Amino acid sequence: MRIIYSEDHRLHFPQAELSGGQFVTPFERPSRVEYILNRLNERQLKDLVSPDPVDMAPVKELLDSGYLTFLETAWDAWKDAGMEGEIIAANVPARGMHMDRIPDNIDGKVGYYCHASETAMTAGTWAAALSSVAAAQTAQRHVAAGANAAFALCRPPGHHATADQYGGYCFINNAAVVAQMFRTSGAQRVAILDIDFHHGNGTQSLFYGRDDVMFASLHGAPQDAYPYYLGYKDETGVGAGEGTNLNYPMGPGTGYAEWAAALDDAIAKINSWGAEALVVSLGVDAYKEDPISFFKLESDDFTDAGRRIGAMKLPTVFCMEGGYAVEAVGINTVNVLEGFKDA
Ligand code: 7XA
Ligand code: ZN
Repeated sequence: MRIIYSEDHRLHFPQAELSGGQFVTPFERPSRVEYILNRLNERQLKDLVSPDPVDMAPVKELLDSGYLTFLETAWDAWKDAGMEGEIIAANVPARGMHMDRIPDNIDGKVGYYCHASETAMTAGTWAAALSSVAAAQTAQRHVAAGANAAFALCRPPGHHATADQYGGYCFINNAAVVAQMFRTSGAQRVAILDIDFHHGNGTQSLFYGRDDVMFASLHGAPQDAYPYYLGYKDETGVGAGEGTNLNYPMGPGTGYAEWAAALDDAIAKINSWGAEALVVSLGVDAYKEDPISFFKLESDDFTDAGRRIGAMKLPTVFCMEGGYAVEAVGINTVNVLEGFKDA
């Protein structure tokens, strides 16, 4: 399977993440990718390709233009305003405040375009986010041209990013851009299957009213897990999109039997809906030792999950999302790909 990878992910490495009231080294860090590359190498699967230059057209189709301009210019504006540190949102429009008036002040703007303050931006964040979506786009082109699958080793990840907000380590929604490109390249119905531990709130919000892209997500229940304010089972889509949003929230301690039953249900619904292409938001933070999650999957379970996804026999693009038990991230990610290949 072709792996699309750019060194430019390294341009995004904030010094700090706000976690538990402390500044810690971000869980989402460059070494995660090294573990994946090493494991691909060990398994003789390191068929790396550099991304083509980013194509902003599909990105602009989905995302708010003011948000994209903000991402591109935020660092310079922050520095010009005399800020000494990395960009961290300290104020957000809360209940009862204006959601529709964008401040001129960069500190206010940051809060307007951010939904979670753990995620810092640095000088290289925009370039890294572009390289990440470029990898996803190249994977899509490869599959649209006839390959059965490709793996975009995206970093930063994407599934929490909405049309106009970053957070949860995500800036541009790579999986959503791939789905949009599959539509443009001829697929009538595209499914996004999100197996990351966290609910893909950004992806859900981007397609919630659409009947041409189905979104299915297996995740920690919002009562107990980030992103907390979206991801309930009764969020099923709206208008034309009613019935094309499938959420499988699960509680602390969920093991593979329950998780795999949810996966099978999502797969059956995607199949019977008639998806012609599949995008997998591939996070491996459902692993039992992940430091910020609470499911109990074993490494072998990821191989089995990959097999079940492979049995769908759909043209498939994998986009890397989360997974923070760094030594195991490589094994678990590659296990999904190997299971898929062997299906
Ligand atoms: O899939 N998303 C992630 O892995 C990021 C989760 C961020 C959690 C931060 C909680 N403050
Ligand atoms: Zn996650």
